[in-house]
Amino acid sequence: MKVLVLGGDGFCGWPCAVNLADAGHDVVVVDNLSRRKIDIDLEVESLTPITSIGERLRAWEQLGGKAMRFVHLDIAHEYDRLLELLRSERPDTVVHFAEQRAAPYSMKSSATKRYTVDNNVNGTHNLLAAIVESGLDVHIVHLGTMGVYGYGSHRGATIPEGYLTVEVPQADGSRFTEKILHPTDPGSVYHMTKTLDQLLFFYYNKNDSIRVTDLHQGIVWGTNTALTDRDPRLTNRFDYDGDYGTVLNRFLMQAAIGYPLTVHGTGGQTRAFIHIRDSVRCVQLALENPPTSGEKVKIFNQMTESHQVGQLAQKVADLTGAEIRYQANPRKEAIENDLIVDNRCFIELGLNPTTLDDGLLAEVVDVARRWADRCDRSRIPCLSAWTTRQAEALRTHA
Ligand code: NAD
Ligand code: USQ
Repeated sequence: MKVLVLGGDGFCGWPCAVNLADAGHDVVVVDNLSRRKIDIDLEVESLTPITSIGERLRAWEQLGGKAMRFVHLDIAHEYDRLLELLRSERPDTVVHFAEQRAAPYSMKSSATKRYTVDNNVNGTHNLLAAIVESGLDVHIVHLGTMGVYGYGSHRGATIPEGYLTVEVPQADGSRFTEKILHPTDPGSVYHMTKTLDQLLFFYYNKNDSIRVTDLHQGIVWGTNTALTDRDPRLTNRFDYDGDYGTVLNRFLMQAAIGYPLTVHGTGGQTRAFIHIRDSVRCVQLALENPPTSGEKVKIFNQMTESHQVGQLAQKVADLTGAEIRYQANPRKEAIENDLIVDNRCFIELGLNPTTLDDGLLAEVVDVARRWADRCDRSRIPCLSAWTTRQAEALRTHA
């Protein structure tokens, strides 16, 4: 298959591009390198040293991998070039990772809120409009988030894969049932853009029969896959800073450098997780099992296990002897929530999940230990507060 990987230089996108090339697909990596520029603005670097996209692609080819091309393009602001790219490449599939993906970064200031909405919503809409204008039948595989469902209480209900069957009462006392998109409950401006993406897909699928698979992905942990581990020049990024580092990788890095694990609030927040190896595999499964013509948007819950943040910290502490430090929560979020998730679509397609207990936690600690001297400890605290109330709490507890 011919595949465009939008955002193919990023944390999830790079190992995915390599995996798809290895599986024999004809891959074009498309990225505006904005993630690398944000690192420069924030004065922080990936814990693992990463090479330029050019060097990554050369190394991959030198190792005998199927050649991939790179196109430097901003999908949110270069509509004409995006349309031209679709017309010239005529892809079967576009995998769309190209969004600003950090909730804390999206909540830093009005500038980062506006950037996140502008970049994510425009990028997704440009892609949809360009596919319609090109007249091509392209399958979009989009990386969405489990966060669209929200982290309030689901009162023990299992979160379905995208659609909820509801009963609607009629004036005459009768009822009818209908399958609707699961109500959304975003917890940050970033998560809100993903709920808007979901509506854009719903509309373009209904109006123009665009084929879409929307992957509601949980928090990705780990660093490399077997393929990116083959050569240091292929190494994937590892974000640990207060804006871009996600909770489990942060805990693993903190344990590795002897920094107390930063649990927000009570640690009662429950979240869904998936290892980068499984994330890559899921994208391939979604790409190779596209929706049929006229099928509504396919939604998969791309996660393999759920954990409470405090229990996760305890697990890492048990493994490494790390200390845990509970801190004022910079986010406005529920103190505690339940999270029972249906993920049977991927399991039925053959996903064999990598779990936290598979010894990989230790492996990631090793990655973090290896690069410990690259860590700037001053960039670890999460300082992006959701409202002035959280900002005040951070100041009081500093
Ligand atoms: P990332 O920031 O590492 O990668 C995103 C890539 O997209 C970057 O290389 C960036 O330069 C590029 N990009 C951003 N805007 C662009 C634009 N307008 N035009 C072209 N390229 C652009 O993020 P990631 O962790 O790889 O996440 C990829 C996708 O997966 C995101 O959509 C994110 O919401 C989703 N996701 C990530 C996680 C996670 O834990 N990392 C979990 C669930 C979902
Ligand atoms: N948390 C801590 N300590 C930390 C960092 C985070 O307790 O040092 C807590 C947060 O308060 C939150 C939870 O851990 O309750 C998760 O935070 P996170 O930064 O790991 O994840 P999140 O902000 O939800 O975002 C990440 C990715 C995003 C993706 C999302 C999937 O950055 O792109 O969409 O995970 S999900 O969480 O399933 O919505």
